[in-house]
Amino acid sequence: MPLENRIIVVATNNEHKLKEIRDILEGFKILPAREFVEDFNPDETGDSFCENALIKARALKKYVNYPVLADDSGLEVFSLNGEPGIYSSRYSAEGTDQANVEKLLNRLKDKEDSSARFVCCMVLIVGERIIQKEGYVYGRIIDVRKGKSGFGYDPVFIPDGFELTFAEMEPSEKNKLSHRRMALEKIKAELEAFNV
Ligand code: ITT
Repeated sequence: MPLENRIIVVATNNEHKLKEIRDILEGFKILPAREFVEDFNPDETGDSFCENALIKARALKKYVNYPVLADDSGLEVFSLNGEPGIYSSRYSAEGTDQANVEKLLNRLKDKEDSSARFVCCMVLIVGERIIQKEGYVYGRIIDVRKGKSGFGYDPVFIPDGFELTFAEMEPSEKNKLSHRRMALEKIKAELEAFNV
């Protein structure tokens, strides 16, 4: 089947994720959950990124016959015992990117070590098959925001080997090395193998 006819529906309400997934899975037709379900917002009650990704993928698969893909992702800071982790999008009371970053920078004020990683767990459901793949990118958190692109914690995250934050990079640069890219490369290999 020509690649562009391959439809995948993504279980997310996050437009930034959707755009990144579209850019990385170039050639596939990526549709958002909202085209199939009104108010798609399953409770993320899992204890891990992969449990939450599976919850989102299963919830969407009930409504969709196409392959579905779900992303659960977040930031883990080592000196904060993995915070914000699975609570990355709801770390602060407000739950906005601005307030989440503010809380993170406050929590890191007295810490010497700001090393961190982004984690992404992608779950793909094709028919009866469930494929789960993780991706990581390691780096550090800086104490002032830099850059305007991306979302979430991008303005304070510098990946190892670089001097720019994810928010200072061109989106295509971030997409070459991100946790989402790493997980999606593995998913892509499975899609090819199944000839989806
Ligand atoms: P969906 O559940 O609808 O997909 P969400 O934004 O709530 O959207 P998650 O529960 O997976 O998604 O939480 C992801 C959060 O982790 C996100 O809101 C950011 O705060 C952070 N995050 C994940 N990937 C990121 C990235 O590439 N850059 C910056 N922050 C990221």
